[in-house]
Amino acid sequence: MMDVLARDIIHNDSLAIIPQPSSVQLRKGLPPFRMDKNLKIILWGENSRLEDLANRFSLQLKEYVGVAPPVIPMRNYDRERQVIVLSLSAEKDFDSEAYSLEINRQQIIVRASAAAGVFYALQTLLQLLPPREVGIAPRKSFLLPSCRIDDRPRFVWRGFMLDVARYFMPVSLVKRYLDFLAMHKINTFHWHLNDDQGWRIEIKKYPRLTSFGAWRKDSQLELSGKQMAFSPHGGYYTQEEIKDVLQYASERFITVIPEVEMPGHSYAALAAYPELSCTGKPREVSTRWKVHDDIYCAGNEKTYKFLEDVLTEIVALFPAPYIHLGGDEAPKIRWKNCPKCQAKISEESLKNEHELQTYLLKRMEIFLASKNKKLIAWDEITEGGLSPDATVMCWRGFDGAITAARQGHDAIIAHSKYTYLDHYQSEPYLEPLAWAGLVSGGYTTLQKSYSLEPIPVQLNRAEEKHIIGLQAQLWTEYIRSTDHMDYMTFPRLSALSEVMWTAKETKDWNYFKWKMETQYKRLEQREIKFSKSAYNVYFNVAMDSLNRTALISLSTDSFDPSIYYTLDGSEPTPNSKPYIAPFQVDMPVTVKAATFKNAIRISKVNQKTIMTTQY
Ligand code: TNX
Repeated sequence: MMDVLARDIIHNDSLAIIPQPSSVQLRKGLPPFRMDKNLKIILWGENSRLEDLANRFSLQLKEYVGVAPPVIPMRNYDRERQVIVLSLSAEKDFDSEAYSLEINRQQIIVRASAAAGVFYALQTLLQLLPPREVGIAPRKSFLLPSCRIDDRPRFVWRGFMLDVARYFMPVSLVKRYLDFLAMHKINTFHWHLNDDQGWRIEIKKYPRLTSFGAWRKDSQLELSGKQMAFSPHGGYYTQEEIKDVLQYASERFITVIPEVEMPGHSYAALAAYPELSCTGKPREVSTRWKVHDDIYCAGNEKTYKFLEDVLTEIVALFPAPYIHLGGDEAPKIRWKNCPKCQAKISEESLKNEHELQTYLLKRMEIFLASKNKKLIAWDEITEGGLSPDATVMCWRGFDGAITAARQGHDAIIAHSKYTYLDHYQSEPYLEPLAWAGLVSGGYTTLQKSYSLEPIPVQLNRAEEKHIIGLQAQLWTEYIRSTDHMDYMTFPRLSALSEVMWTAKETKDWNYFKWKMETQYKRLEQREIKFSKSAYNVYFNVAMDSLNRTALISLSTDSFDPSIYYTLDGSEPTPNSKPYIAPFQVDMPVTVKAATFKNAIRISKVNQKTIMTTQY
């Protein structure tokens, strides 16, 4: 029933906008706006950011209408037709990211209180243009429906984390992803810049971090036996390149948060400067995907000096109010056996090694505060007592967020079961090798990601305000090519963007699946090699062992799929049985099923053997 209802709404009055806006009113019966080469962009309000963004938008429109529409200040505007008016007005009752977008026969009017809002309105407007078909000449003239959209985000922190430590991603690739974030109205790019397997940012005071720490001899691609490949790997960003990325991000209203991991995940730094470890032993940058026992020595003042020097350069580069200090997965075994660490524990009257970690992070937090920056760390920091103003990024579930919020700390949901893009997105045997972590089981389908409700039910109204948003994570132990990155990130990032932006009451899984059909075309237009796993078929089996029969229902994470199946072990084709409703089979049986579009198979073939239970 749900499906039928959703379908009616969809076909009658919807636009496929992702993430879904707060309110969309189509004005049926009113004439549309024609967008073609006569278009002009009018600026209402003097603001250099507005002008910059209008100029960039004009270039984007050129790809659609053939010429870049002129950008004209309001004073020179002579009541022309076919204009987009970008209007900034401070007195509007708008948050800085909110906007309204009105389309009538003569004008498109964008209203916002800040340039960010205008930027998001334009992202929405781009989605009202039909996706250009790859390989087909542009249409150059479009009709946009008369409508009114009012929109504002649910969360202020809408993040994407990229791990460039396990595999290095060049600047061009990072920029490509910043474009994808902008398209999804994601405003925070968390850059995981160092880990055991590589240090990726130039620090002038410590050149060995990148001359030595950015390179490893091998890369362990594989643990579980699917494939095995080893190769040398490395790379890093100069500070000039970092500035270039920051500029690019800022033009897209994206804040870049650098992460400097400590005290764990620091093997590459210890390879460059072995004297910072407890044992002082020389070592090479790690080639293994595991949590390493060797971490910074917290009993050695040299470590604190080093970390402060590094942070000094980081703080000078990144304008964001936050710096992420990691703090996750730091085994305490070395500290237990280290005379310096033990001496520090007694000197500072600490209870144990957990408190030593809190001590280290607190010292760094005070240091950051002296530079006007706030600390973020992974949820392990809740274990040894939270440092005063820390923001907690919660990856191991909701518990860290609940603890943090109850103590008045801000929290960001990065729950691995919903937001980890390195997990399998359908049956593992149909997928390329992915992370199958112990915490999460490593299985996160499109629907699972979409189903995330970031505010834990345990929190009251006041506590809830501390959940400032959520974030998608792309860890890259098993992801080293651009195509594979795209495959893991999309479409799940589209689903998560809607969790980040759209009000809880407005989210709708069936409607989202319908919109994804258009979104896939947009992704194609941007040459994103997204995964089609949402078309793979899932089996739901209800066995009747007594009668040796089973009732089988088939489903996918896509809208209205054409599923065909076989019961004789053969590959399904468009001539096989179409799936219409749950069906009964005699056991034992092997069902093979796949999704088709225009008689072409668009999913993998999934299969399930259903056996009689033996008494
Ligand atoms: C846990 S999440 C990690 C990362 C791994 C990831 C793999 C977190 C703070 N630490 O080091 O890459 O799992 O999914």
